[in-house]
Amino acid sequence: NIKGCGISAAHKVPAVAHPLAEKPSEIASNINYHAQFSPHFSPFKFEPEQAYYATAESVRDRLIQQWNETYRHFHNVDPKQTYYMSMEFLQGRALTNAIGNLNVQDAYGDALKKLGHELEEITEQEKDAALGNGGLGRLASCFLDSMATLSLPAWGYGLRYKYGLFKQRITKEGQEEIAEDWLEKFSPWEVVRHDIIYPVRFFGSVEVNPNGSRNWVGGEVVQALAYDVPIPGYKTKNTISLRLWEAKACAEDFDLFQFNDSQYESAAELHSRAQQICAVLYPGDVKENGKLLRLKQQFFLCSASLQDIIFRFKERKVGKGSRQWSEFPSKVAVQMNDTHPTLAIPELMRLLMDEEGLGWDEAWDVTTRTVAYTNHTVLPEALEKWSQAVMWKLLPRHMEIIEEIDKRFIAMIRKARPDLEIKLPSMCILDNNPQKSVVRMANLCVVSAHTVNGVAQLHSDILKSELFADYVSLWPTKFQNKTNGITPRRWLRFCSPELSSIITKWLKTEEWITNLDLLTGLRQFANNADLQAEWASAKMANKQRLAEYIERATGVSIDPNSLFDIQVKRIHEYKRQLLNILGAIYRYKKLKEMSPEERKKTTSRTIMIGGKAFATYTNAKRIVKLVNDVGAIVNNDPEVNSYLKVVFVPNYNVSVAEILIPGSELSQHISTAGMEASGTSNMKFALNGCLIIGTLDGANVEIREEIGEENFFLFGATADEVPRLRKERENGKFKPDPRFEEAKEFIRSGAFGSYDFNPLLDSLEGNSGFGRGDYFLVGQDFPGYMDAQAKVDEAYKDRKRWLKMSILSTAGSGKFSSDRTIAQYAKEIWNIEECRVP
Ligand code: HBZ
Repeated sequence: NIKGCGISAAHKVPAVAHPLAEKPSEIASNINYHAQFSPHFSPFKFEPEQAYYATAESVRDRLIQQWNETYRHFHNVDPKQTYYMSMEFLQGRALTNAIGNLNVQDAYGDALKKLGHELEEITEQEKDAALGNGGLGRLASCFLDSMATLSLPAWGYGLRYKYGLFKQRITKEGQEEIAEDWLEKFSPWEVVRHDIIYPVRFFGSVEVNPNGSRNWVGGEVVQALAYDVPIPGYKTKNTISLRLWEAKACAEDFDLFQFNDSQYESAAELHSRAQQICAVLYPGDVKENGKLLRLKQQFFLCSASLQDIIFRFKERKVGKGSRQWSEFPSKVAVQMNDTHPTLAIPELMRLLMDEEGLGWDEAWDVTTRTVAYTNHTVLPEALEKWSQAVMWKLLPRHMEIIEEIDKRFIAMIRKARPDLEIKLPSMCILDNNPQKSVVRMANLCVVSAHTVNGVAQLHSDILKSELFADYVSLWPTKFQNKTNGITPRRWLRFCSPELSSIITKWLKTEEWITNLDLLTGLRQFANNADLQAEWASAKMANKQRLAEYIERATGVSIDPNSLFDIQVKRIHEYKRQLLNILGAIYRYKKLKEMSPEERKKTTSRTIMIGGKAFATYTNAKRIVKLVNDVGAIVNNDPEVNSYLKVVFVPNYNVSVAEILIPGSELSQHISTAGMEASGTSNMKFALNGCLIIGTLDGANVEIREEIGEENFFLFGATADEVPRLRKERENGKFKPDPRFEEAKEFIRSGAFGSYDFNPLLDSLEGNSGFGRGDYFLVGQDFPGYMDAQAKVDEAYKDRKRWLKMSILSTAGSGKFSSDRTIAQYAKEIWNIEECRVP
């Protein structure tokens, strides 16, 4: 009994540091070295937790070695480099990914066996790094993986939040949020860089010098300290950096005099204010203070990152004679992930003018040739607008610069395009309407960035025809599309090793892992009985693993022979989890009405819904509650529960997704058309041979094109029909389907308990509280949705047909590799090239 018995397990293996060991015995001794000499744990323990930390540290040594080589190589070659600036990176776990990308999984597996542990058990010890909310943050993380894999000179910049996305607990009341302390022990994946530290100022005022130049002075200054998370590429030595900033006060800011006078709180006030900056991801911003904090976070990221970028530009310039500032855009590309890092624009202008002495025109030329902007939403409530008053207070110099940008933009329009003058009130940056008085961040981005892109073809088209339509004739070439992608390493190779081996076997190559288009080679075998049998058995193994997980997480036992139907994403009315659960409720009611004989003819389903609701989003929380309450009734109803289960999957995150997606057979991407910019889980599911039921929204459109319309369960209104349908709804012209009425009535009858779901149901009626009854057109799309679900049931009964469709889904998913997306950004927006470490 070696496992769990403390040091004796590892004792047989010497503790020697071989950072780049290849042999399992040397790796084991290296892990043992970390277990005994790292200061974090008592050396007498070697339980799975310590084994995880020791293993991770030994992997980190390799990463640091490669990181150093990569840094040195970039320094010597001095290529143009991209900086992906994002308030969010949803990294998830790192161990499996790191040893997979380093191609040492077998050696580490064997080494851990020698130490009495199983690799799989060790990897499960890791907490998710959840420094993001959802799609946008996970996209940033997939992008880093692809940048490294493509050996591109590129880095990520973000914030090192102490508490990332909250942990979701489900109670009788519904969702409860708990702070997630991902750094509780420590993170073995980061390296603090005590020498990389920059001052970041807030508040203060603008001083005008005798020569007319301006300076931002006074206020308070906090220090930004760098933590590097090494990001390894797959089959390349290149290991890039995700540099996360932490806020620190200086020692001088600690008032020793006050402290000695027993005024402990006020003595440490500046320290605690600095700590607030990186305390939590997305602090609530209902109150004014919350808004100020969020703006501080954004500026903190932009200012620290740009100072660092400029430092590196100068560092690499050494010995290269008189490099000009005009060369900056040929060395630096800054990508703003949504409008959250928009302050990079005025901050770069300020640094260039006030710190480096450039004039306005030169600084503007450099800035606009450097920054590009990605839009991720057309929802008006998600478009950032900051109060001018708050901005003047926090960032007075930046407000001067933004005013000047706006003034010059307006003057340019009046001169060059008088025909656009009438559009100026919506095109300009500052909305000076006294009621609002805000800065429109998206407008600032469009005016300043050299390129603006959407994240799926339909979304990019909508940006051009609606949101940014007025700018298109002014700058016809500024707008691009970059359809999102996902990394095939994490989202197929590592999360479903069984399916991956089958793919490699049938394609006779592993190349698909870095050239996902090769998956089309599976098409010719889609009908092959041998492939289908192997495919089915891998799916079944993944379904069993998923069923075990669900039982552990919820206590509900689900049948791996039933159809596994999954919808996981943030809970939002436009994503229409409500449509899904209403469909489930209708199905339940019909099953209840059937005879036992009739029931036997139906397709058994397990419907799983998971996702977090923003803490203050009441209707989203009601949806979570409804799904849970429906599950409690259905799953305990002995008459029907072998034909239907409804499970709310708690605390959906990256590592839960890695279990759910490989085990899925049907997934739902059913947003109101025109509202989901892209979606990325749709790509992960399709890649894993899961069929999609969905609307013509976001990237669904392109997925359907790639995998074939006969392999996609389509329903619902199209984006161009939506405005008319909403109007008709308002004018009382809508005739609801009786099935829709029946499902709602069933909830109202109290079939799922006494909780008051009326506000939710009322939002689906002609006139809800906002006067925009059923804005998301749930009632409109309900009949089409139910008909599509009936087709799913039929298709599932034909095993051969279903397996063929499943294989064709995977075969058609090649386009959705983030390697393709990043290669397009590199070529068409950043103008950067491969810089591979020899
Ligand atoms: O970005 C998502 C889109 O909804 C999704 O369609 C797309 O696939 C994905 C990647 O492009 N957007 C988000 O995830 N947005 C946020 O999480 C968000 C965070 C903070 C905000 C606003 C939005 O202030």
